[in-house]
Amino acid sequence: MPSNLLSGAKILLECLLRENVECIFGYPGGVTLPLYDALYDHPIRHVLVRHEQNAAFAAQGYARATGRVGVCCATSGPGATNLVTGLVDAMMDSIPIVALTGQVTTKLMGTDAFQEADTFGITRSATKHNFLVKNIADLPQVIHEAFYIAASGRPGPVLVDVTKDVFQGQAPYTPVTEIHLPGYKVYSEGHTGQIRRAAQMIWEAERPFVYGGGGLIAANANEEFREFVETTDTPAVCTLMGLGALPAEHPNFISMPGMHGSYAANMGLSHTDLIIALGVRFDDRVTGRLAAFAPHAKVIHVDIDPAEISKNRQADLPIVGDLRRVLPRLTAEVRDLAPTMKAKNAAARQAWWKQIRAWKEEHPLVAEVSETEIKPQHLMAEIDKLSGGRAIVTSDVGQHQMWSAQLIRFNEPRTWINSGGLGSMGFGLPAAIGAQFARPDKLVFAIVGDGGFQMSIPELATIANHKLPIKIVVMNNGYLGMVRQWQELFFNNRLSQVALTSFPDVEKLAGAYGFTGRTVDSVREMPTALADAVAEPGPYLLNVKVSPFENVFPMVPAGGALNEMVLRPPQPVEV
Ligand SMILES: Cc1ncc(C[n+]2csc(CCOP(=O)(O)OP(=O)(O)O)c2C)c(N)n1
Repeated sequence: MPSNLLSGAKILLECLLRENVECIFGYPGGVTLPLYDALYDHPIRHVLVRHEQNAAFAAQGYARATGRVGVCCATSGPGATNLVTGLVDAMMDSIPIVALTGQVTTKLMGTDAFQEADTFGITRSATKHNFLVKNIADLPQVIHEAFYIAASGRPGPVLVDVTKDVFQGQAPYTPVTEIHLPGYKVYSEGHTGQIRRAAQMIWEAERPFVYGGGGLIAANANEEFREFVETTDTPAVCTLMGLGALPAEHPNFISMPGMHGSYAANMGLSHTDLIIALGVRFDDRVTGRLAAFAPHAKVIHVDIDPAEISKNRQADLPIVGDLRRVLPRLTAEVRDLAPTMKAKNAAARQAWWKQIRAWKEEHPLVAEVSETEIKPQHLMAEIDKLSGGRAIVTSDVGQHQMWSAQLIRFNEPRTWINSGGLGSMGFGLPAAIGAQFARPDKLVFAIVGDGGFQMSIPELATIANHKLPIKIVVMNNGYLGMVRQWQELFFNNRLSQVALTSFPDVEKLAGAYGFTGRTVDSVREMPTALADAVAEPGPYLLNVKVSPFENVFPMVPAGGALNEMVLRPPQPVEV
């Protein structure tokens, strides 16, 4: 056999090397055997997770922590179908991952062969794009296109399904030097005239308000964002996906808006006359009842994805482009107009800031502390102290996620990692694995509920295996807390199937994997228990027993308008 021939498996790995892939999160199987054989003595690191869903979540954790494309891998059939939740999750949050799946041999396709599933069909709507490779000659081009599509424009998951005969086949390998995708256009520059008009609108507004989202993080535009906010001196909220785009300690940062957003953030959106929407999608969890959202506002909407413009809320001034490129130009236009425009609404703007500060002071987001029980908010405040705005915090889905977002400061982008759009329980722990592999220098907390944690327990093995120093903090309220909260508030407190009456002894559980676990239920001991967990060089599983019936407030009831938010639990009536 001529020596310039490589197997499909080797060609694939060669392409990954050229994409600077350091690490693949995956799980092997029959069809991917040739790929795993090629990985056996290959420089690319493979991390064996314990369930394919977690491979996709870990790849996301890696991508979210770095901005680079995360890679996961699964075999055909059940391996591939196990990836689906992670793909949809990445799709909803615009996270760049490439999923590699094995497919049965081409001539067996369509015969209900062992472990055959129509991965291409199943993942069509779960991915930004997907490919099925049945010809080895197509493999290099497809792999590089997959990476390009995943990372460019609005990022997202791309799946490449590769048949076994392609892995096993032999072909000459020529590196791909060019990507040519005529049907795929990325609009990055933004329209100059529109940018100029936006600057004019910004000066004409009396009560401008910045609504920044995950797009800012995806675009790595945090510096450009900060400069824009400072130049315009506009109050800014960051969504659940956008936290960290502006440092939490920045004087212009108001907090998170939406269903569990702060009073000031929601009141600001309800009273502004100009929303400057940057990399957001007017998600229902932010807008509340759409018809009542920001009723007095004109909207400037900047997004790289034209499909987002006027999808939920009509944009008065759309700009389609990459925030990292558009924002500096917008800032420059705003500066240019300053000499003629600055005085115009100066008094109104001062009054606007005064009002916002008053809203902030009236109902700040503060952690309640009790002398007798650990309030979940208190737990988050202690984690915040240890983090100092710098740690990577991944969360699962539920009450703990909302309290984390409200009460932990994020001063850097890519430090707050959570499943925003899909809200997938079981996300937090594997995402922390990916994040810790990506950022070994960082302190990583995985804050999870006692429900979500039990969806991820198998990954304790992965953590133990690699001695990842992740601090797993279980906010244990004994319930599927967020569902219990809704049952209490909207279903007459008929608590149906939400009690988690059995939970493992974490000392034994972590001990079984060879690391430390501890349960803490005393308020006095909780801060030191957390500090001890951080001080321990390896992994740590801390089970914190918090008050079971605490609810997340503020809360905009489903279908409510933002200014109809409920600020605190109903107080008992005195008689
Ligand atoms: C995979 C999945 N199944 C179900 C849900 C619905 N759900 C949302 S929050 C929640 C409760 C989560 O409970 P827990 O993990 O204990 O966290 P807590 O709300 O108590 O902080 C559930 C069941 C979900 N988001 N994801």
